[in-house]
Amino acid sequence: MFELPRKIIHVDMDAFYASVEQRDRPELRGLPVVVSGPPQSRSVVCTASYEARRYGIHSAMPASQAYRLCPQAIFVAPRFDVYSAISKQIRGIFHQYTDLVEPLALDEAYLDVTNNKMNEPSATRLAMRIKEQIVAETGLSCSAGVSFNKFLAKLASGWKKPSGLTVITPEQAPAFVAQLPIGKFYGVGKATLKKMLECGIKTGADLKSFGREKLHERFGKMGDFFYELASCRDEREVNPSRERKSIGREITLEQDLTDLTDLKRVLQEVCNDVVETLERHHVKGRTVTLKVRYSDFKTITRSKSFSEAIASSQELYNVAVGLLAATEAGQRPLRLIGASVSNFVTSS
Ligand code: TTP
Ligand code: MG
Repeated sequence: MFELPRKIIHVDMDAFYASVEQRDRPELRGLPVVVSGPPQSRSVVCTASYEARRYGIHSAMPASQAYRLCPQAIFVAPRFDVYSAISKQIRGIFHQYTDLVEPLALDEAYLDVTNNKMNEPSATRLAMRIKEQIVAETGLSCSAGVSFNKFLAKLASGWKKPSGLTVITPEQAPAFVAQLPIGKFYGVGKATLKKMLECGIKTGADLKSFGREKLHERFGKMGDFFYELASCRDEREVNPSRERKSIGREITLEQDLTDLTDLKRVLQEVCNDVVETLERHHVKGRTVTLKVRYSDFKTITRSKSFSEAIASSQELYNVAVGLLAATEAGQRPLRLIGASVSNFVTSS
């Protein structure tokens, strides 16, 4: 049977935390605002207002570096409870249009509006209404992308910011995807990007002409997926139940390890990965869980919770090493080690 194209909207708030601070403190409007811990601390930037971005300040940059780039910037501590409340408010708005809402982060969601509660056939018109309603009810602006799959809808929302509305039609999609830098493709992180460039793949056009088979050879199952994306196909559904409860990573060691120095080195790598994923999903958590599996397969976990979210990979590592001391690591050989963060401060 012939299937009609879907209508997907991706909504992403503009400079979210910083805009909330400027909304609630009018004296900050028009000024470079950095949401982070104090610049003399080891904290990293959550986000920066558009005024601050002009100085080159961006998310995940050390606050000290942001200060060097723009000493007159105003540094504001994050207020996660406020962001979380606004997040609920915008989700409430989305649900007035469709129940197929998949939040990706506090400030970002996919909506499948193929069938919607307004019986509005134009996804573009719906996106305009949603944007207007968000401004009216929260005093904050967002950008929206409209297309026929998730990959393109998300790219579209980022195309023009702030307060943009970009539509990628099935006719426009091939040219759009062909010129797209490879780093913009869903699933292409730092490691994959390096591999892609080694294969001579710099754009969507290169990706497609590399061919499905060769992509499969180099990248396994992800290779098939990349080929689909390069062909403007993305069958991933908008999944409303998706709400991650924890983010973690574990490594099965190539050989059983007893030496604590070696184990700590692996643990550092694990913690770096976990924090990178947390940042990519714009979440932070208050509970750290360490998992170890001894060479006889006996597996244990040790957890610790804090009143504030883990802010950096170094902090996560320090906690994880503390938890490691509560295991028999160092005496008994380990075959697996992992760490995860849960109890998200951002999830609703
Ligand atoms: P983003 O949507 O990535 O950024 P943004 O909303 O600040 O700006 P843009 O207009 O470009 O969309 O992230 C949403 C919020 O998540 C952001 O305001 C702060 C938080 N965040 C972090 O705490 N750390 C990070 O590394 C990133 C990327 C975001
Ligand atoms: Mg945003």
